[in-house]
Amino acid sequence: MTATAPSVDQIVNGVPQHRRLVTTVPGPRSLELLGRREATVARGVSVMLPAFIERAGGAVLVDVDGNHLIDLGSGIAVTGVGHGARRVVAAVAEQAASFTHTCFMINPYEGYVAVAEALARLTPGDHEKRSVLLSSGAEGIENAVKIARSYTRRSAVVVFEHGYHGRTNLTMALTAKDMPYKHGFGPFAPEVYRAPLSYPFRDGLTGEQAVARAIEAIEEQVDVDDVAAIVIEPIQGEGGFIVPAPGFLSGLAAWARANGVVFVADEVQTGFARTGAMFASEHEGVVPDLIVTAKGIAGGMPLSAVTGRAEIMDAPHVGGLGGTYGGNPVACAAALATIATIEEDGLVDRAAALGATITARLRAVQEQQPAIGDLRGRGAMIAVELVRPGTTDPDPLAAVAVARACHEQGVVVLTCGTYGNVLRLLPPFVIGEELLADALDVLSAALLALGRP
Ligand code: PLZ
Repeated sequence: MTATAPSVDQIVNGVPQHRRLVTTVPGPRSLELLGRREATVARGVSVMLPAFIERAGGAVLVDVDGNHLIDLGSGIAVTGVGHGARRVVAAVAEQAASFTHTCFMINPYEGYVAVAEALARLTPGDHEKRSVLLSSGAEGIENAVKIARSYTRRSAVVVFEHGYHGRTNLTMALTAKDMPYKHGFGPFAPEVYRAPLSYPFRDGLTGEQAVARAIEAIEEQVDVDDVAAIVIEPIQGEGGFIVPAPGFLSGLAAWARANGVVFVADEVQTGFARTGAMFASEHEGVVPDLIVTAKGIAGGMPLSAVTGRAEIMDAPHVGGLGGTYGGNPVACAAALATIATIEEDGLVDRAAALGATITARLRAVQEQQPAIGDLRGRGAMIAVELVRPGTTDPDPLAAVAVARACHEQGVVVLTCGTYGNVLRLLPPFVIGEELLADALDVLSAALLALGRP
Protein backbone atom coordinates (compact mmCIF):
# COMPACT_ATOMS: atom_id res chain seq x y z
CA MET A 1 0.00 0.00 0.00
CA THR A 2 1.30 3.48 -0.76
CA ALA A 3 1.36 6.03 1.98
CA THR A 4 -1.25 8.74 1.49
CA ALA A 5 -0.21 12.31 2.05
CA PRO A 6 -2.94 14.86 1.52
CA SER A 7 -1.72 17.87 -0.46
CA VAL A 8 -1.95 21.30 1.09
CA ASP A 9 -5.10 22.39 -0.68
CA GLN A 10 -6.97 19.24 0.23
CA ILE A 11 -9.95 19.59 2.52
CA VAL A 12 -10.36 17.00 5.28
CA ASN A 13 -13.59 16.87 7.26
CA GLY A 14 -14.45 20.29 5.86
CA VAL A 15 -11.14 21.77 6.99
CA PRO A 16 -8.61 23.10 4.45
CA GLN A 17 -5.13 21.78 5.14
CA HIS A 18 -3.35 25.07 5.61
CA ARG A 19 -2.18 27.35 8.44
CA ARG A 20 -4.05 30.63 8.63
CA LEU A 21 -4.16 33.15 11.45
CA VAL A 22 -6.93 35.73 11.56
CA THR A 23 -6.38 36.92 15.15
CA THR A 24 -3.63 36.60 17.72
CA VAL A 25 -3.52 33.11 19.27
CA PRO A 26 -5.46 32.80 21.51
CA GLY A 27 -7.99 35.19 20.00
CA PRO A 28 -10.79 37.16 21.72
CA ARG A 29 -13.42 34.38 21.70
CA SER A 30 -10.91 31.92 23.15
CA LEU A 31 -9.97 34.42 25.84
CA GLU A 32 -13.62 34.82 26.73
CA LEU A 33 -13.98 31.04 27.05
CA LEU A 34 -10.77 30.93 29.06
CA GLY A 35 -12.38 33.33 31.53
CA ARG A 36 -15.39 31.02 31.86
CA ARG A 37 -13.06 28.05 32.22
CA GLU A 38 -11.15 29.72 35.02
CA ALA A 39 -14.36 30.40 36.92
CA THR A 40 -15.54 26.81 36.78
CA VAL A 41 -12.84 24.25 35.89
CA ALA A 42 -10.47 23.09 38.63
CA ARG A 43 -7.09 24.77 38.25
CA GLY A 44 -5.32 21.42 38.61
CA VAL A 45 -6.30 20.73 35.00
CA SER A 46 -3.71 22.78 33.15
CA VAL A 47 -3.93 24.15 29.63
CA MET A 48 -1.00 24.39 27.26
CA LEU A 49 -2.44 26.52 24.46
CA PRO A 50 -5.76 28.16 25.32
CA ALA A 51 -7.09 28.33 21.76
CA PHE A 52 -10.50 26.64 22.10
CA ILE A 53 -11.17 24.27 19.23
CA GLU A 54 -14.37 24.22 17.22
CA ARG A 55 -13.56 21.84 14.39
CA ALA A 56 -10.66 19.74 13.14
CA GLY A 57 -9.69 17.83 10.02
CA GLY A 58 -6.52 16.00 9.02
CA ALA A 59 -3.66 17.84 10.70
CA VAL A 60 -5.46 21.17 11.16
CA LEU A 61 -7.32 22.48 14.21
CA VAL A 62 -9.75 25.36 13.73
CA ASP A 63 -10.27 27.51 16.81
CA VAL A 64 -13.33 29.52 17.81
CA ASP A 65 -11.77 32.67 16.33
CA GLY A 66 -11.31 31.02 12.93
CA ASN A 67 -7.55 30.43 13.21
CA HIS A 68 -6.24 27.33 11.41
CA LEU A 69 -3.50 25.73 13.51
CA ILE A 70 -1.17 22.94 12.42
CA ASP A 71 -1.40 20.08 14.89
CA LEU A 72 1.98 18.50 15.62
CA GLY A 73 0.72 16.93 18.86
CA SER A 74 -2.27 14.79 17.86
CA GLY A 75 -3.80 15.42 21.30
CA ILE A 76 -0.75 13.66 22.83
CA ALA A 77 -0.30 10.90 20.26
CA VAL A 78 -3.96 10.00 19.87
CA THR A 79 -5.27 11.10 16.46
CA GLY A 80 -2.57 9.44 14.36
CA VAL A 81 -5.10 8.78 11.59
CA GLY A 82 -5.85 12.51 11.57
CA HIS A 83 -8.79 14.52 12.82
CA GLY A 84 -12.15 13.70 11.29
CA ALA A 85 -10.76 10.56 9.62
CA ARG A 86 -13.47 9.44 7.21
CA ARG A 87 -13.79 5.81 8.30
CA VAL A 88 -13.63 6.69 12.00
CA VAL A 89 -16.32 9.38 11.77
CA ALA A 90 -18.63 7.03 9.83
CA ALA A 91 -18.08 4.09 12.20
CA VAL A 92 -18.71 6.22 15.29
CA ALA A 93 -21.88 7.73 13.82
CA GLU A 94 -23.21 4.35 12.74
CA GLN A 95 -22.49 2.68 16.08
CA ALA A 96 -23.88 5.62 18.07
CA ALA A 97 -27.10 5.35 16.08
CA SER A 98 -27.32 1.58 16.76
CA PHE A 99 -26.53 1.56 20.49
CA THR A 100 -24.03 3.40 22.66
CA HIS A 101 -23.77 1.10 25.66
CA THR A 102 -24.81 -2.18 27.18
CA CYS A 103 -21.76 -2.93 29.39
CA PHE A 104 -19.87 -5.83 27.83
CA MET A 105 -20.11 -7.78 31.10
CA ILE A 106 -23.92 -7.56 30.98
CA ASN A 107 -24.74 -7.99 27.29
CA PRO A 108 -21.78 -8.53 24.96
CA TYR A 109 -21.44 -7.29 21.36
CA GLU A 110 -19.27 -8.17 18.38
CA GLY A 111 -17.12 -5.00 18.27
CA TYR A 112 -15.32 -5.87 21.51
CA VAL A 113 -14.47 -9.36 20.25
CA ALA A 114 -13.34 -7.98 16.88
CA VAL A 115 -10.98 -5.51 18.60
CA ALA A 116 -9.51 -8.36 20.69
CA GLU A 117 -9.03 -10.36 17.47
CA ALA A 118 -7.29 -7.40 15.80
CA LEU A 119 -5.01 -6.95 18.84
CA ALA A 120 -4.09 -10.65 18.77
CA ARG A 121 -3.22 -10.34 15.09
CA LEU A 122 -1.29 -7.06 15.30
CA THR A 123 0.71 -7.27 18.54
CA PRO A 124 4.18 -8.89 18.49
CA GLY A 125 4.44 -12.69 18.82
CA ASP A 126 2.42 -15.52 17.32
CA HIS A 127 1.55 -17.21 20.62
CA GLU A 128 -2.06 -17.56 21.74
CA LYS A 129 -3.32 -14.25 23.12
CA ARG A 130 -6.22 -12.77 25.05
CA SER A 131 -7.23 -9.16 25.64
CA VAL A 132 -9.23 -7.11 28.11
CA LEU A 133 -10.54 -3.72 26.98
CA LEU A 134 -10.70 -0.66 29.23
CA SER A 135 -11.04 3.09 28.82
CA SER A 136 -7.78 4.90 29.66
CA GLY A 137 -4.08 4.20 29.48
CA ALA A 138 -3.75 4.32 33.26
CA GLU A 139 -6.56 1.79 33.62
CA GLY A 140 -4.74 -0.45 31.14
CA ILE A 141 -1.54 -0.29 33.18
CA GLU A 142 -3.45 -0.94 36.44
CA ASN A 143 -4.98 -4.04 34.89
CA ALA A 144 -1.67 -5.30 33.50
CA VAL A 145 -0.26 -5.18 37.03
CA LYS A 146 -3.32 -6.94 38.45
CA ILE A 147 -3.01 -9.68 35.85
CA ALA A 148 0.74 -10.11 36.38
CA ARG A 149 0.25 -10.35 40.16
CA SER A 150 -2.56 -12.83 39.77
CA TYR A 151 -0.44 -15.00 37.43
CA THR A 152 2.82 -14.90 39.38
CA ARG A 153 1.34 -14.70 42.90
CA ARG A 154 4.11 -12.12 43.50
CA SER A 155 3.62 -8.45 44.37
CA ALA A 156 6.59 -6.27 43.38
CA VAL A 157 6.65 -4.15 40.24
CA VAL A 158 9.81 -2.75 38.65
CA VAL A 159 9.65 0.52 36.72
CA PHE A 160 12.22 3.00 35.42
CA GLU A 161 13.58 6.47 35.93
CA HIS A 162 11.75 9.05 33.79
CA GLY A 163 8.85 6.59 33.35
CA TYR A 164 5.25 7.77 32.95
CA HIS A 165 2.32 5.42 33.39
CA GLY A 166 -0.67 7.53 34.48
CA ARG A 167 -2.36 9.50 37.23
CA THR A 168 -4.33 6.91 39.26
CA ASN A 169 -2.87 5.89 42.61
CA LEU A 170 -0.97 2.82 41.39
CA THR A 171 0.14 4.48 38.16
CA MET A 172 1.30 7.59 40.05
CA ALA A 173 3.46 5.22 42.08
CA LEU A 174 4.82 3.77 38.83
CA THR A 175 5.45 7.26 37.40
CA ALA A 176 8.82 8.82 38.18
CA LYS A 177 8.26 12.56 38.18
CA ASP A 178 6.98 14.32 41.29
CA MET A 179 5.85 17.64 39.81
CA PRO A 180 3.14 17.87 38.52
CA TYR A 181 2.03 14.23 38.58
CA LYS A 182 2.53 13.10 42.19
CA HIS A 183 3.15 16.22 44.26
CA GLY A 184 0.99 16.17 47.39
CA PHE A 185 -1.06 13.17 46.21
CA GLY A 186 0.50 10.39 48.31
CA PRO A 187 0.64 7.97 49.96
CA PHE A 188 1.31 5.87 46.92
CA ALA A 189 0.83 2.17 46.27
CA PRO A 190 3.64 0.07 47.77
CA GLU A 191 5.93 -2.57 46.24
CA VAL A 192 7.16 -0.37 43.39
CA TYR A 193 10.92 -0.38 42.67
CA ARG A 194 12.65 2.02 40.29
CA ALA A 195 15.63 1.12 38.14
CA PRO A 196 17.95 3.33 36.07
CA LEU A 197 17.03 3.65 32.41
CA SER A 198 19.21 3.67 29.32
CA TYR A 199 19.41 7.35 28.29
CA PRO A 200 22.20 7.45 25.70
CA PHE A 201 22.44 11.26 25.52
CA ARG A 202 22.98 11.50 29.27
CA ASP A 203 24.66 8.25 30.32
CA GLY A 204 26.72 7.31 27.27
CA LEU A 205 26.26 3.62 28.13
CA THR A 206 25.76 0.80 25.65
CA GLY A 207 22.56 -1.21 25.93
CA GLU A 208 24.44 -4.07 27.60
CA GLN A 209 26.04 -1.77 30.18
CA ALA A 210 22.71 -0.11 30.93
CA VAL A 211 21.02 -3.53 31.36
CA ALA A 212 23.74 -4.64 33.79
CA ARG A 213 23.32 -1.42 35.76
CA ALA A 214 19.52 -1.78 35.86
CA ILE A 215 19.60 -5.43 36.94
CA GLU A 216 22.10 -4.65 39.67
CA ALA A 217 19.86 -1.85 40.96
CA ILE A 218 16.78 -4.09 40.87
CA GLU A 219 18.45 -6.99 42.67
CA GLU A 220 19.83 -4.60 45.28
CA GLN A 221 16.32 -3.40 46.16
CA VAL A 222 14.09 -6.45 45.95
CA ASP A 223 14.16 -10.24 45.97
CA VAL A 224 13.72 -11.28 42.34
CA ASP A 225 11.36 -14.04 43.48
CA ASP A 226 8.97 -11.33 44.67
CA VAL A 227 8.87 -9.46 41.36
CA ALA A 228 5.61 -9.89 39.45
CA ALA A 229 6.28 -7.53 36.56
CA ILE A 230 8.63 -5.14 34.89
CA VAL A 231 6.73 -2.27 33.27
CA ILE A 232 8.54 -0.19 30.65
CA GLU A 233 7.81 2.18 27.77
CA PRO A 234 9.87 0.97 24.76
CA ILE A 235 10.44 4.66 24.01
CA GLN A 236 9.57 6.89 26.92
CA GLY A 237 6.93 9.47 26.17
CA GLU A 238 6.37 12.07 28.88
CA GLY A 239 9.88 11.37 30.21
CA GLY A 240 11.45 12.93 27.12
CA PHE A 241 11.11 10.60 24.10
CA ILE A 242 14.08 8.65 25.38
CA VAL A 243 15.12 5.90 22.99
CA PRO A 244 17.15 3.34 24.95
CA ALA A 245 20.45 2.09 23.53
CA PRO A 246 20.09 -1.02 21.34
CA GLY A 247 20.03 -4.18 23.46
CA PHE A 248 18.52 -2.53 26.53
CA LEU A 249 14.92 -3.66 26.06
CA SER A 250 15.86 -7.10 24.79
CA GLY A 251 18.31 -7.55 27.69
CA LEU A 252 15.62 -6.68 30.22
CA ALA A 253 13.14 -8.98 28.50
CA ALA A 254 15.67 -11.83 28.71
CA TRP A 255 16.24 -11.13 32.42
CA ALA A 256 12.47 -11.12 33.01
CA ARG A 257 12.05 -14.43 31.19
CA ALA A 258 14.88 -16.05 33.14
CA ASN A 259 13.35 -14.96 36.45
CA GLY A 260 9.65 -15.67 35.88
CA VAL A 261 8.87 -11.94 35.76
CA VAL A 262 6.08 -10.75 33.45
CA PHE A 263 7.49 -8.26 30.90
CA VAL A 264 4.90 -5.52 30.33
CA ALA A 265 5.42 -3.06 27.45
CA ASP A 266 3.59 0.21 28.02
CA GLU A 267 2.86 1.10 24.39
CA VAL A 268 0.16 3.60 25.30
CA GLN A 269 2.06 6.41 23.54
CA THR A 270 4.22 4.42 21.11
CA GLY A 271 1.62 1.97 19.81
CA PHE A 272 -0.40 1.89 16.60
CA ALA A 273 2.10 3.02 13.95
CA ARG A 274 3.43 6.01 15.90
CA THR A 275 7.10 4.99 15.72
CA GLY A 276 7.07 3.71 12.15
CA ALA A 277 6.25 0.17 13.30
CA MET A 278 2.86 -1.01 14.49
CA PHE A 279 4.45 -1.31 17.96
CA ALA A 280 7.77 0.11 19.14
CA SER A 281 8.77 -3.23 20.72
CA GLU A 282 9.22 -4.50 17.15
CA HIS A 283 12.23 -2.23 16.56
CA GLU A 284 14.12 -4.29 19.15
CA GLY A 285 12.59 -7.65 18.24
CA VAL A 286 11.06 -7.81 21.72
CA VAL A 287 7.92 -9.88 22.27
CA PRO A 288 6.31 -8.56 25.47
CA ASP A 289 4.35 -10.95 27.68
CA LEU A 290 1.72 -8.23 28.07
CA ILE A 291 1.32 -5.10 25.97
CA VAL A 292 -0.78 -2.13 27.05
CA THR A 293 -2.30 0.05 24.34
CA ALA A 294 -4.53 3.15 24.37
CA LYS A 295 -4.37 6.60 22.72
CA GLY A 296 -3.79 5.85 19.02
CA ILE A 297 -5.91 2.69 19.11
CA ALA A 298 -9.24 4.42 18.54
CA GLY A 299 -8.69 7.72 16.71
CA GLY A 300 -9.72 9.83 19.69
CA MET A 301 -12.36 7.71 21.38
CA PRO A 302 -11.41 6.56 24.89
CA LEU A 303 -10.24 2.95 24.68
CA SER A 304 -7.35 0.95 26.09
CA ALA A 305 -6.36 -2.68 26.16
CA VAL A 306 -4.13 -5.21 27.82
CA THR A 307 -3.14 -7.96 25.38
CA GLY A 308 -0.89 -10.89 26.08
CA ARG A 309 -0.08 -14.53 26.53
CA ALA A 310 -3.27 -16.50 27.07
CA GLU A 311 -1.98 -18.29 30.18
CA ILE A 312 -1.09 -14.99 31.87
CA MET A 313 -4.21 -13.11 30.77
CA ASP A 314 -6.43 -15.95 31.94
CA ALA A 315 -4.91 -16.10 35.43
CA PRO A 316 -7.48 -13.80 37.06
CA HIS A 317 -10.70 -15.54 38.15
CA VAL A 318 -13.97 -15.10 36.28
CA GLY A 319 -15.32 -11.66 37.19
CA GLY A 320 -11.89 -10.40 38.29
CA LEU A 321 -11.49 -7.97 35.37
CA GLY A 322 -13.89 -5.43 33.92
CA GLY A 323 -15.54 -2.05 34.39
CA THR A 324 -18.72 -0.32 33.30
CA TYR A 325 -17.30 1.35 30.20
CA GLY A 326 -14.36 -0.88 29.25
CA GLY A 327 -14.54 -1.63 25.53
CA ASN A 328 -17.47 0.72 24.96
CA PRO A 329 -19.15 -0.16 21.64
CA VAL A 330 -18.63 3.29 20.08
CA ALA A 331 -14.95 3.22 21.07
CA CYS A 332 -14.61 -0.31 19.62
CA ALA A 333 -16.19 0.79 16.33
CA ALA A 334 -13.72 3.68 16.23
CA ALA A 335 -10.82 1.29 16.93
CA LEU A 336 -11.78 -1.06 14.11
CA ALA A 337 -12.04 1.90 11.72
CA THR A 338 -8.73 3.30 12.97
CA ILE A 339 -6.97 -0.03 12.45
CA ALA A 340 -8.48 -0.35 8.95
CA THR A 341 -7.27 3.18 8.16
CA ILE A 342 -3.73 2.47 9.38
CA GLU A 343 -3.52 -0.76 7.41
CA GLU A 344 -5.32 0.24 4.20
CA ASP A 345 -3.62 3.64 3.91
CA GLY A 346 -0.12 2.38 4.69
CA LEU A 347 0.24 4.65 7.73
CA VAL A 348 3.00 2.60 9.39
CA ASP A 349 5.26 3.41 6.42
CA ARG A 350 3.96 6.95 6.36
CA ALA A 351 4.94 7.44 10.03
CA ALA A 352 8.44 6.15 9.24
CA ALA A 353 8.70 8.54 6.29
CA LEU A 354 7.61 11.48 8.46
CA GLY A 355 10.41 10.63 10.87
CA ALA A 356 12.96 10.75 8.07
CA THR A 357 11.68 14.11 6.79
CA ILE A 358 11.50 15.73 10.23
CA THR A 359 14.89 14.41 11.32
CA ALA A 360 16.66 15.54 8.15
CA ARG A 361 15.19 19.01 8.49
CA LEU A 362 16.00 19.39 12.19
CA ARG A 363 19.48 17.88 11.78
CA ALA A 364 20.32 20.85 9.57
CA VAL A 365 19.03 23.21 12.26
CA GLN A 366 21.05 21.38 14.93
CA GLU A 367 24.23 22.06 12.95
CA GLN A 368 23.61 25.78 13.38
CA GLN A 369 22.12 25.75 16.87
CA PRO A 370 24.32 24.56 19.77
CA ALA A 371 21.32 24.65 22.14
CA ILE A 372 20.07 21.46 20.48
CA GLY A 373 21.81 18.82 22.57
CA ASP A 374 20.04 15.84 21.11
CA LEU A 375 17.65 15.06 18.28
CA ARG A 376 16.06 11.65 18.66
CA GLY A 377 13.00 9.46 18.29
CA ARG A 378 11.50 7.13 15.75
CA GLY A 379 8.89 7.64 13.07
CA ALA A 380 6.30 10.27 13.89
CA MET A 381 7.67 10.57 17.44
CA ILE A 382 10.62 12.95 17.31
CA ALA A 383 12.08 15.16 20.01
CA VAL A 384 14.62 17.93 20.39
CA GLU A 385 16.38 18.13 23.76
CA LEU A 386 17.50 21.67 24.57
CA VAL A 387 20.57 22.37 26.69
CA ARG A 388 22.84 25.25 27.59
CA PRO A 389 25.27 25.38 24.64
CA GLY A 390 28.44 23.43 25.21
CA THR A 391 26.96 21.47 28.16
CA THR A 392 24.29 18.84 28.76
CA ASP A 393 22.57 21.09 31.34
CA PRO A 394 18.84 21.05 30.60
CA ASP A 395 17.33 24.34 29.43
CA PRO A 396 13.59 24.23 30.10
CA LEU A 397 13.17 27.97 29.48
CA ALA A 398 14.44 27.48 25.93
CA ALA A 399 11.84 24.76 25.38
CA VAL A 400 9.09 27.04 26.68
CA ALA A 401 10.30 29.90 24.47
CA VAL A 402 10.33 27.78 21.32
CA ALA A 403 6.95 26.21 22.08
CA ARG A 404 5.43 29.63 22.74
CA ALA A 405 6.84 31.07 19.51
CA CYS A 406 5.35 28.14 17.58
CA HIS A 407 1.98 28.47 19.30
CA GLU A 408 1.78 32.18 18.53
CA GLN A 409 2.30 31.35 14.88
CA GLY A 410 -0.27 28.60 14.80
CA VAL A 411 1.88 25.49 15.17
CA VAL A 412 0.96 23.19 18.04
CA VAL A 413 4.08 21.58 19.50
CA LEU A 414 4.30 19.97 22.93
CA THR A 415 7.05 19.82 25.52
CA CYS A 416 8.04 16.93 27.78
CA GLY A 417 10.94 15.51 29.73
CA THR A 418 11.86 15.11 33.38
CA TYR A 419 13.60 18.49 33.16
CA GLY A 420 10.92 20.06 30.91
CA ASN A 421 13.54 20.82 28.27
CA VAL A 422 12.34 18.60 25.44
CA LEU A 423 10.20 19.68 22.48
CA ARG A 424 8.26 16.81 21.03
CA LEU A 425 6.58 16.28 17.69
CA LEU A 426 3.70 13.82 17.31
CA PRO A 427 2.03 14.78 14.04
CA PRO A 428 -0.94 12.94 12.62
CA PHE A 429 0.42 10.47 10.04
CA VAL A 430 -1.81 11.98 7.36
CA ILE A 431 -0.19 15.42 7.51
CA GLY A 432 0.64 16.65 3.98
CA GLU A 433 4.22 17.31 2.91
CA GLU A 434 3.65 21.03 2.35
CA LEU A 435 1.81 21.49 5.61
CA LEU A 436 4.61 19.69 7.45
CA ALA A 437 7.21 21.83 5.67
CA ASP A 438 5.36 24.98 6.75
CA ALA A 439 5.25 23.79 10.37
CA LEU A 440 8.93 22.86 10.31
CA ASP A 441 9.79 26.32 8.89
CA VAL A 442 8.11 27.90 11.91
CA LEU A 443 9.77 25.50 14.34
CA SER A 444 13.21 25.87 12.73
CA ALA A 445 13.02 29.67 12.87
CA ALA A 446 12.01 29.51 16.54
CA LEU A 447 14.90 27.15 17.30
CA LEU A 448 17.40 29.30 15.43
CA ALA A 449 16.21 32.39 17.31
CA LEU A 450 17.35 30.86 20.63
CA GLY A 451 20.27 32.74 22.10
CA ARG A 452 19.80 35.68 19.74
CA PRO A 453 19.13 39.05 21.31
N1 PLZ B 1 1.42 5.33 29.67
C1 PLZ B 1 3.30 5.75 28.17
O1 PLZ B 1 2.05 8.26 27.69
C2 PLZ B 1 -0.43 9.09 28.88
C3 PLZ B 1 -0.43 12.01 29.81
C4 PLZ B 1 -0.91 13.39 29.80
P1 PLZ B 1 -4.06 7.93 30.12
N2 PLZ B 1 0.41 10.15 28.49
C5 PLZ B 1 -0.18 11.47 28.44
C6 PLZ B 1 -1.14 13.88 31.18
O2 PLZ B 1 -0.44 14.84 31.57
O3 PLZ B 1 -2.02 13.35 31.87
C7 PLZ B 1 0.22 7.75 29.15
C8 PLZ B 1 1.43 7.41 28.53
C9 PLZ B 1 2.01 6.16 28.83
C10 PLZ B 1 0.26 5.63 30.26
C11 PLZ B 1 -0.37 6.84 30.03
C12 PLZ B 1 -1.67 7.12 30.71
O4 PLZ B 1 -2.70 7.16 29.78
O5 PLZ B 1 -4.98 7.56 28.99
O6 PLZ B 1 -3.72 9.39 30.17
O7 PLZ B 1 -4.54 7.40 31.42
